[in-house]
Amino acid sequence: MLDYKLSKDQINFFHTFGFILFKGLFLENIADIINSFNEVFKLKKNKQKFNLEDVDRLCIPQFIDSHNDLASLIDDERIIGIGESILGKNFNYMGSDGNYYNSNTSWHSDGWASNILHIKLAFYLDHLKHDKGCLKVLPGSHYINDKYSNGLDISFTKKNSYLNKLGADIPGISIETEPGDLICFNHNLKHSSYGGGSKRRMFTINLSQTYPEENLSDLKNYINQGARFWIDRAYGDIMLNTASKKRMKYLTQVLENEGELKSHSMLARKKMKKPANG
Ligand SMILES: O=C(O)CCC(=O)C(=O)O
Repeated sequence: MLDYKLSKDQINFFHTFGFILFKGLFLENIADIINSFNEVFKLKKNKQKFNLEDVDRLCIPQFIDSHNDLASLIDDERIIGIGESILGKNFNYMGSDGNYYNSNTSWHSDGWASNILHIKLAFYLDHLKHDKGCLKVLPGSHYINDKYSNGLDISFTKKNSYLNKLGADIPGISIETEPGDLICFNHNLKHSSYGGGSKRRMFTINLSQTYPEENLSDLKNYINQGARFWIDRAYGDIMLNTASKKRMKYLTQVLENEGELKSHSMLARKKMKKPANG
């Protein structure tokens, strides 16, 4: 069996800068992955009857969960190797989304938690260049409580009035990608994308460390945020129905703590708050 454990240097790079790019890691599978991506979007499009050109961003939650081949990425040695190397054995699969972007994404963090490490694995399915839609990051900005990143947080929450700069002019690192590359980044890391053409395609797989007993209420809060998509379970049916014993290892802690999600979603539906997925 191939060994996809990360080297010490790769792990050090990730912890120092908050991201790491794996060039061509999925190159041999990318044609199939793109077909699967298109199939999920086609199904959604046929069901909801919309034009992709008419939306700034379309986000499908439980994305890999809704396709047999994409769900099996959780069993893939490359994903497991990255997860185990950075997060430890028994990491959690924390959900996925599939996205069509017709727009810029302004600078933000996906989380701002210090005690539990969350990572995002981002598959971009188009050729993306500097200032033409590729992901931009601010290396080192994932260290919360650090003077540098605390300063950034103030400036970013003040919508750049502190820096008096447009988001596109903030000097980040551009991570240019081709289909088949994989970007892994810490949820705390500040990231953005500017200048992309229409229909940038991307999907994510989110992973976290196992939550210790004393932090289970934080895990529940995280899971309950799924209510904004009106979902009753943390994982989609295909992800669960096709799960081997090996895959279940990465789903168990979330399944044990998803109990309140359904009532949160019911509440969101009652309030008739439109789901966040476009
Ligand atoms: O590619 C983009 O527009 C940014 C993606 C992003 O912000 C995210 O997945 O959290």
